[in-house]
Amino acid sequence: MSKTYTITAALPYTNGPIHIGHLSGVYIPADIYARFLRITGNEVVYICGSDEHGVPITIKAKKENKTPQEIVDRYHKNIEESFNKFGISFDNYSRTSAKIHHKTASDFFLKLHDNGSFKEITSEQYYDKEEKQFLPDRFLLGTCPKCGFEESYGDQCEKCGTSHNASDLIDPKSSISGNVPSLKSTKHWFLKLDMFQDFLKKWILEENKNYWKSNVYGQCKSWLDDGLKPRAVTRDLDWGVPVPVDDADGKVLYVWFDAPIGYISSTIEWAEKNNKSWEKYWMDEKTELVHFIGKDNIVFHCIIFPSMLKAHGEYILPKNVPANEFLNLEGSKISTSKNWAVWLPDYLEDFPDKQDVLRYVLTINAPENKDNDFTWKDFQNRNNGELVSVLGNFINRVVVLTKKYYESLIPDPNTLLSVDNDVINSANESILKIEQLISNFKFRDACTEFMNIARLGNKYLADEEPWKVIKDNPERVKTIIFVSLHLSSILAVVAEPFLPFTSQKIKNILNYKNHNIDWSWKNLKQKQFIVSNGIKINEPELLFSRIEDSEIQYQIDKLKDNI
Ligand code: B3M
Ligand code: ZN
Repeated sequence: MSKTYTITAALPYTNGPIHIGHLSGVYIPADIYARFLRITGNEVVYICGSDEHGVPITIKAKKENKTPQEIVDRYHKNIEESFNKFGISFDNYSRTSAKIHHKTASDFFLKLHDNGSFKEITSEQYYDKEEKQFLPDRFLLGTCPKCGFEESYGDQCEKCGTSHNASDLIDPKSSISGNVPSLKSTKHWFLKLDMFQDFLKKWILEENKNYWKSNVYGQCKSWLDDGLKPRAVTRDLDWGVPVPVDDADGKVLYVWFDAPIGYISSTIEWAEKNNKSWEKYWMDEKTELVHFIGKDNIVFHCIIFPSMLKAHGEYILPKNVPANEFLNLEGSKISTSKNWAVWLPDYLEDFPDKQDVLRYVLTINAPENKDNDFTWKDFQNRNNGELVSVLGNFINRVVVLTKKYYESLIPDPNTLLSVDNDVINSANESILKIEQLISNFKFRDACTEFMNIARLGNKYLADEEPWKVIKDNPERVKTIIFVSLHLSSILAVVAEPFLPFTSQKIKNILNYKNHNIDWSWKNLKQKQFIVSNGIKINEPELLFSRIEDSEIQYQIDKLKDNI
């Protein structure tokens, strides 16, 4: 039964390009899920956009002696282009410096301001006398009060994920001048987060206990056990969404207040472009909202944003927040500042037609439940040993044999033997397993199950040996090739969420538009053959090419040169 889904992927900060950590943690799993829901007949809006406010942007601008707008313009374009080339299928990719977002975020703030969800507190905040500015968020460094990490930011600790007020930081220092900050009085608006303690405990720790991933549930429980405190949602900064009330000159919305509202403003922008009603995707209880994020964003998406939505009163809450852990690179933490990363634009330049190779490797090795490691050697081995030798090899053998024996015309299947029915039933079971696994955000296992269909095909050909049987029993070979083409058509359809470029190539080789039945997941699930005998398929074309040691060594040397 068709449902409506709003899928959001964390808005990337526009202070640098996308790298493989972002892709494996957020954008590939979200894309697999959105693509799968689309081809299984659901109504999906897959939303993202650039996160253009916040201290990370202003720090980058200061470093490069540019304005924040110049920085975000550069990276918004860079990020959007690289997502498009990589096949991330957003329905809309917006940006939080857009007018639609400033209006949406301002209206949201005013609604909470007017219904008493904030309290105004004048307090002493950290101030850098030399720089003549307050030190919110990443402008402040110190020791995390929760885990002891010594490079925690003023608002969040990247190591343990917790989010805190600047006043909680131990031994704070200005990240601009390195000075020990002084204190200066200033007023801010605090979300009464403590008001939502009981609601969140019930909603997360009881109702979602068995549905949310254990890593997400664990972080939320730890936060709720500590007890929620009011959180400042405004900042003394000049870059961001101005606070839309009197007596707020020089103050903007805290980036983590405005950024999640960016999902809503991006949906509104999409709805206006497509003549749709955005409210259906954010205010209808029948719609399922799913946030894809990395583990450092759990508290904002499971505690703070849901409290904001609850305080507003008209929005639905996320059905699930399947956060991934972190991906490391060659055994070390990916670091933008240390340039220790595989940047997506660089990858697309070095491997212009290998988007699906990286999609595959980052899916099969995704840090779904624990941090994982990306190595170039593993990338090469997975490409050569699995994509070339298993998937590409199977499709190529079937297409070459169809051309050799039947001039590329799909043969009649004749009578199916038990061995044929076993293979067909096994492939059908894999389709059901893949559906179940994706629905439960287990994309690694789902991708493995997809590849098992190709392994099944290779074993079927090796066991049935049509090249030997053709002489004495040509009718039998017609059945073997027909069944092999059937498996190939399943691979074509089921590949789409994982390997969209490869899916299209296989469909084109098999001339999918000219068969007698729609190549849909639904028809496959009803155990129908979607290949039709008598249809002429196209010429064989290699799906993947080997990656040589020299290409990998070049990447490893490039990494080492970066640091
Ligand atoms: N810009 C990404 C990060 O924390 C942050 C996500 C916002 S999602 C609303 O790396
Ligand atoms: Zn910490």
